[in-house]
Amino acid sequence: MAAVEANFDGLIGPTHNYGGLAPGNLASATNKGSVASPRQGVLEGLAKAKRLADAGLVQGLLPPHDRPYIQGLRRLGFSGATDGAVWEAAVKADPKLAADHLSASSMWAANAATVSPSADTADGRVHFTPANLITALHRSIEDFQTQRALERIFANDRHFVVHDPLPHQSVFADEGAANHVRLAAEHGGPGAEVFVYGRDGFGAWDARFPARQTRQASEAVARRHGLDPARTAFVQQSKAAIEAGAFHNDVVCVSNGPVLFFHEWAFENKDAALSAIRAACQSVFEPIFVEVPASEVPIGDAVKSYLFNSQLLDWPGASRQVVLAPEETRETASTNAYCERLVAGNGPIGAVRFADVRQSMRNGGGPACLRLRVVLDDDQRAAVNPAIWMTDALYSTLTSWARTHYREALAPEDLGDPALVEEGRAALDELTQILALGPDFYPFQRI
Ligand code: SUG
Repeated sequence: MAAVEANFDGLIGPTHNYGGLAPGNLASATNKGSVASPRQGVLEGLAKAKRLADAGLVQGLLPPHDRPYIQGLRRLGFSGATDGAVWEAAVKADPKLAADHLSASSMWAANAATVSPSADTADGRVHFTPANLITALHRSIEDFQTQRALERIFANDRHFVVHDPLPHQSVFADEGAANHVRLAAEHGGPGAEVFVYGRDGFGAWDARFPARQTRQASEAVARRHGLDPARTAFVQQSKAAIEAGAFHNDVVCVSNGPVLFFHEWAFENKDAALSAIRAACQSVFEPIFVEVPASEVPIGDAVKSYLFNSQLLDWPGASRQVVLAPEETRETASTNAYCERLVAGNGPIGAVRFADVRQSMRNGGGPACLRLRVVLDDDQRAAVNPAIWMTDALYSTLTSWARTHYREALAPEDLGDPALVEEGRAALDELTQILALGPDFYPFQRI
């Protein structure tokens, strides 16, 4: 049965800003307090998604979350006659806590969930586990809404299973597909699922930056998805990479088909990791490892350029795989030179193209962070809510929707503006209709 990899990009929300909220994410820390452009951000994301759809790839969208998240603030004891007044009160009393309830971080769809295609699961359905994202407060309030979005988009229990997130406890810290890669000879064929965890949930962790994924979380996801243990590998992300700012595995590693493209420092014990990955391929197919040596791309440049946070794609018409990298990869001397050598060689990757997603990049989110990959066969694809597929018509609707509702600039001094509440809700109310998500999709629509 023909199966394709569909990419679902997280639509950038109207409150996109630089809060400096993300632990271990150097871009987020560096750009804290700078002026963001939500409108430019959403248009960059839409342009990337449209470009892939135009190329003939299967491209969908995931809706942004409701921010500022007023119900969350009310739960913490903030009050006011209107929701705008609640927001003002929270910003005045505790700006950091308020900022955590404003972030547009749901744009990074690679953290929305871990997804196992039906070729890998015991019951032959596509399984999703929304990531609990408990390591950072601003992200820990995403999972219930992500679950709701997945339930509205993959609303067919013959084909899809959307699980609850894992328990909100440090032993089960889970960041979703950003710490998971799948290798397969072809998308619809049997695959090896590789979970990359940062720490043992029961062990000590004494590094400068947190390890956001535990082994226990990865194992629980594999169990509930019904994966075959023989075709599943659990490997540890290198502490040195985390210390260098690779807060997710997808900052140093990406896969497509049988190809694993990774930095020399990606894994804690590289030889053991590669053997475990090879074993999980079960001799059904040979994995193809493309390892980038630190002598050619220092880890600092990998993190700065986001070379590995690229989408590695079977681009229609191209004879070899294509890397869709952020512009920053071209602007970083070592990664640009590496890319030129890569495509001049005769390996599995034949071209590198660049995308401008600078608004997201300044918060540490590259092209790969912005998308969730879901392998779908024809029947599964037909069962997806059709309103979320990127088409010429949807692109035109959403670009004018964004121009109507999104601010050109959002500066630190604007963040306390009570008007942000109603502006965001007007945008999202309209979006629920455009994407056919139902009139009770967002918490504010259910009051
Ligand atoms: O969790 N940044 C996100 C970036 C996530 C990137 N995703 C992947 N690598 N898959 C994070 O660190 C910054 C928000 C702020 O600081 O305002 C933030 O949450």
